[in-house]
Amino acid sequence: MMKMIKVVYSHDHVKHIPKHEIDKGKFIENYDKSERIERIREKLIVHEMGDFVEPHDFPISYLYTVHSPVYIEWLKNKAMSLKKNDEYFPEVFGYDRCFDTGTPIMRNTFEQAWLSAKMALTGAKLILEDEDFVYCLCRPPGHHANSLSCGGYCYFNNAALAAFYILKEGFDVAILDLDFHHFNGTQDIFYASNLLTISIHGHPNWAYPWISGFEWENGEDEGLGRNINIPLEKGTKIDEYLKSLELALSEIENYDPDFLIVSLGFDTHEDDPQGGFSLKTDDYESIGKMLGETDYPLLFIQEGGYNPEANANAALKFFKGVLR
Ligand code: SP5
Ligand code: ZN
Repeated sequence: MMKMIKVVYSHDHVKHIPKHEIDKGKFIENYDKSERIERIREKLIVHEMGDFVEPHDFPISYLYTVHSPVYIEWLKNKAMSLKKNDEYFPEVFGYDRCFDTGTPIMRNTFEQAWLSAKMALTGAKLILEDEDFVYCLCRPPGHHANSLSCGGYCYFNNAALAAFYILKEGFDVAILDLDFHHFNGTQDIFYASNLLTISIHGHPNWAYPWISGFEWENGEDEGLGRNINIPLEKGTKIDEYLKSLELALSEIENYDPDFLIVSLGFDTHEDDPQGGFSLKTDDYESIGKMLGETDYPLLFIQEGGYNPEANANAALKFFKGVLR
């Protein structure tokens, strides 16, 4: 039998139901649907690849390792002020603590975002307890959220919270982000920190979040040289992608962390409605294999991926590659 991957999952993520987003001034259906995670879960179950565990409970104080009290209180109070079916769209121009129009707040948003964060914290705990690979099926995602604001369907930065958990236990960690979109939140949080952060993503000249993800964003102060952006062109195929991944992994090898956190998004798939790369389902096996061959215990944190079927197929191939 094939080795299994530990999967942190809570069915309660289905209670996170953003209905709309505003795209070019119009209300459209929100892309962060529960099916995108549910299809992955079903696929791992059918192929007997997942050993599923529920998230543990953690003191709320863990949130403050990454997010400012001002933001945490704002999100909590805003959510609590809403009625059952309300969907509040933050004012993005300086009034509210959000930078886009795709990230509505509902009455249970604080609770649901915290549940997602607890999945990542549980993953961090498990990886410290000697697991080789842990996969956190986080939803809502996290990598666009910074200390002070939400955006890009993200409220709390799950990967950053996991990283601080690992740091607090006295170990080194690096973050590699493979979601199609630039990890602006994660970059921000660690910009002046010596922790290594690397992202491979659609070039901001043509891809969301448009204002960050350029190569020259290299970190500052203690973090100078410790943020690496690898922006790629529209239609990027697997050969080019693997070259970038190899480059990223050689930087990580030089840094030599004890653990590696991988922010994982399947919106790099050619059939994703939000992405712009041309990766095919089978390509994910070679991506997974390259990661599985590294020397570090790997903590995978789910980020984006908006075609549920493509997500499921890509995830299956990916973890086959990792476990090989
Ligand atoms: C976690 C994550 O993947 N967040 C991504 C949020 C991206 N939202 C972009 C919305 C505007 C772009 N619309 C492009 C539609 C292309 N068909
Ligand atoms: Zn994304």
